Amino acid sequence: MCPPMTHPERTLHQFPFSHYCEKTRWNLDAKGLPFALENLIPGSHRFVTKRLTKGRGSVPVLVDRGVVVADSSEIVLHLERTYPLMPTLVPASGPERERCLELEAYFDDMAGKHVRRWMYSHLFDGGADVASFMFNAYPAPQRWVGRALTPVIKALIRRQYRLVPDKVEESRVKLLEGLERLERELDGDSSRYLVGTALSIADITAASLYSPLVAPEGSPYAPRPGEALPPAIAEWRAAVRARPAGQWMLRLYQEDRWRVASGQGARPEMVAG
Ligand SMILES: N[C@@H](CCC(=O)N[C@@H](CS)C(=O)NCC(=O)O)C(=O)O
Repeated sequence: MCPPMTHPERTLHQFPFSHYCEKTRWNLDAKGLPFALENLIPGSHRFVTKRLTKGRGSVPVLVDRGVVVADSSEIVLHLERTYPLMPTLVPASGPERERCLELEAYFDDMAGKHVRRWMYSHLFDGGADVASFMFNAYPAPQRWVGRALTPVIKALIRRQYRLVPDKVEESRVKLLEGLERLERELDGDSSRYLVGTALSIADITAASLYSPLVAPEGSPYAPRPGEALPPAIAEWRAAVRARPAGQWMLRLYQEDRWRVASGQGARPEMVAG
């Protein structure tokens, strides 16, 4: 096992399988900012996040040169303010800034909440290997602890995110509305960006928060050999991938997820601690 490692300037406290954490990892990567990862176990993560943030429970939490920032949208603003000369992901002013922040807020809330509820519900009820889905990316022995705790974690998730039939159906409808909005915003053209002619946080937010459903290569949810997916997920994934919004997400992951931020040298370091 690799010893836990730290980065002198920046640590992201996270769950590897969380799509909000994927959004922040992509945010940091696109800015060209290296960072270490501190992987937390759901449930006990709150001891760490509440201590760091003086009360907030959720991940991601970024500690950047001693500054603690909770919430992926706050992290976006913090990084733009602190590193304005790195690639810009939010236009500095004017209507493009407003549009970018509005789209970021919409997809953050809508896709963030509803992808999570729809996916967990179908993973849990469809007999998926939830322990692998959640804990494969953790180093041992955290992986073993996470696997042993999976039944308890599933029960907590069911309650916290209200995985009940009418809410799950509501999430499906909201997600369809989100795909339709995305296609309208892109004029049905999967080669475009949402704001102007370059990648922005609006693109990163929409693509990362839908990524558990779409499972692009280069995302943590890319299909793994031998993975057995519940039929409801397999069917909807195929349908979403076939439409312009899905094509756009696949393209963005292929072309932009791991693009090295200009002038920043090698791919940002990601160290699991
Ligand atoms: N709006 C928050 C949402 C973050 C969030 O919901 N994180 C989930 C993981 S996907 C979490 O930490 N859940 C456990 C908890 O709330 O204690 C953000 O953008 O950072």
